[in-house]
Amino acid sequence: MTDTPSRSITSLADEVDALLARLGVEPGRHKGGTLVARTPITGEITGRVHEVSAAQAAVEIDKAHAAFLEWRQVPAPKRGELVRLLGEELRANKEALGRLVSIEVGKIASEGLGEVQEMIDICDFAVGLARQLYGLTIATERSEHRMMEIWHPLGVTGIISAFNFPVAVWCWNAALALVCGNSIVWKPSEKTPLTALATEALFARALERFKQAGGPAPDALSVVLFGGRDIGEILVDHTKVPLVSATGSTAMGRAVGPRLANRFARAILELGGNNAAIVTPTADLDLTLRGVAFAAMGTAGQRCTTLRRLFVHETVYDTFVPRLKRAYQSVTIGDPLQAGALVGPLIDHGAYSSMQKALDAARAVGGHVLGGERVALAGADEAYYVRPALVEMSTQTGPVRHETFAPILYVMTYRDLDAVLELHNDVPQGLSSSIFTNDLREAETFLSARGSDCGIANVNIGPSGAEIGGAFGGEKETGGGRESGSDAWKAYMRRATNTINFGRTLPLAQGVKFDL
Ligand code: UN1
Repeated sequence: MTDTPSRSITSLADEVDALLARLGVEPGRHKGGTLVARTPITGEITGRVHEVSAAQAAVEIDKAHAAFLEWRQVPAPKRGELVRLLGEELRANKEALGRLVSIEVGKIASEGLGEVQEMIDICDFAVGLARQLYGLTIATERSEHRMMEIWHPLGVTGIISAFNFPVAVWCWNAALALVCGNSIVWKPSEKTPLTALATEALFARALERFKQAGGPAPDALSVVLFGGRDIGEILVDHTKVPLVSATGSTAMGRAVGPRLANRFARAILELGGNNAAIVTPTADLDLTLRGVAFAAMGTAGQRCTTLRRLFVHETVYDTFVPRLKRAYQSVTIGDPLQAGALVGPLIDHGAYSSMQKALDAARAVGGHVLGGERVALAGADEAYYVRPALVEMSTQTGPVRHETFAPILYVMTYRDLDAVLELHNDVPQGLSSSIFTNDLREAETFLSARGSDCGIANVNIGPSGAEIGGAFGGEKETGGGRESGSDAWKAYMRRATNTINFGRTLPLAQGVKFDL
């Protein structure tokens, strides 16, 4: 086996201190607090961040609201300048922040850097957007009238993010919200407070430069609330927060969604996925193998868009699946900071035990499990490295219908495209999906109204690794929200329809007469 580099892992705590200093975080911010940060690479403690009290959190949100009242008056292209400066800070600090992401989440180096690149990309997108934010002019039925719509800033935007993309998801929301004229309040995952501190410091630097150049920037334009679920609840329930964008489990969304609905606040929910791919008879199997391997094993199976279900046509099953099994057996698992490692650790023991539970449940319903065992690394007894699991199933049952946030790929065979489309869509989640085919009819059917029911549907690309230019999100239990590109910005603004009468008469709509 090529998986376990023999070198034992050395402590990362000192490196974390140095990275945080380089990124501009005061040592007092990550020492002596009650929120314990760890690296999943070794399991060791890397910081102790100070949590905010419930009362203080509410005060901070009030301050963010005051900031909104000023920020909404700043012209959008000027707001874009702040986001442009944030993008510059991210470019200048890509290596340090990417490394910190790798250490805090356990991502391989290129994925840590890729996460920061995603932040830079959305900043660029938002800067351009700041000179757009288009409304429509609409034909009116009345003469000497004009009807149009205009987009206004909405208010404080709450951002709740998950550990697996600890900073990119903040940036998707923050960059859009800021150019849209909103202030932002972020409740980062309790598992990744250090990358949040670093991002806060980079934003503060961008804001300082913006102010020095004469930009009007209110205090508390961006607030970070470190704490647990109770702090998230304060954000969700605060009447001055008209929009909360929350990324995480379906269970979290079920708790957050109704609370927001109850006070008529908006929700952008990006919840669980149970993403599938279909490997058809005409698929290019070399390309498919790479696409499937990255989507299923990359990020140790801890992306919302991770490939979790694979339907392989019966005519290619015996050629393709043995090759895939070999990839599972030979993939390099280990310290993600070392060149050559492709699969780093799971985030924590909880993730490991959910994975083992799902594998036991699969065995109980007749699944054949390859891999899934813990991989020991010298010097990392408190870390949870696993061999990704490939589970052959005869039906889509038991754990196959649930999202387990770990590298488990359930593999099933199929004969008929219509039948497999039905199976594909017959799960509660609807985030991302793919078909591998060179048959135009199959590809187009998959993308059509009777094809994939997901928010993201790809051809000859795995379901993970979306670019920021498209709207990101999914249907059903995935929550329905859209973040990032396309016109996702509209969710961060309020639309006003304006009708203007520039004549001297008062014709009423629908021909109504009301002559006094
Ligand atoms: C997530 O896992 O929450 O498409 C987001 C992708 C990434 C984003 C994933 N760009 O895999």
